[in-house]
Amino acid sequence: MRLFLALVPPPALRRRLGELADAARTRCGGRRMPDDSFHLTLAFLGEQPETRATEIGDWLARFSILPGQWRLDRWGCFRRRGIVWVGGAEGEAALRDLQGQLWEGLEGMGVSGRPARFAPHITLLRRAPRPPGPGLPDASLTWDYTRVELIQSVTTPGGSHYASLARTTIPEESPCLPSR
Ligand code: 2AM
Repeated sequence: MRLFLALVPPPALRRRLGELADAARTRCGGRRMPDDSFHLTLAFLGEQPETRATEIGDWLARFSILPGQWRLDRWGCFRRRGIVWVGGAEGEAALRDLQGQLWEGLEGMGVSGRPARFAPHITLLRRAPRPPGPGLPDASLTWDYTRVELIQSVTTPGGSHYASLARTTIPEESPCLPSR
């Protein structure tokens, strides 16, 4: 199973991201992510056996995370992969801490693949031939997040579909992830 840990935006933010994705697609081309697929990847785990998914899901469900706020305010792209994204510096430090805590726990379970660099972003377009530039609307959004989800990615000819398998509990119901 192809797995990753991510934050999933609430519905109102997803709709707003969808509007930005529509504007970006007009300018940059490429394939727009569906509204219900927007997410921020915190840990990409790749192919894992089903038993591992259960183990990670059980582990995740025992914890809560420190709620945080991420201020989105800029457009960006990964040219080689044609990815057009939105991101922002305010709140990135907390996301880095969270990503580090998650990887500590994952590595404790024997999962490898922690990246050397973590660049928080929300992908809006894939395979876009043109980069974002002038004329795009302000990517000015606030994301209040409270939990991390374990997501399975299923690849089909029409693109990837995501299914949420498990999640951290909302704060105050369970212990916080151990801090580093
Ligand atoms: P992206 O948004 O930059 O494309 C599910 O596939 C998520 O995991 C996507 O959000 C994707 O990030 C990320 N992902 C996919 N393949 C990856 C890889 N080989 N290494 C790191 N992250 C990956």
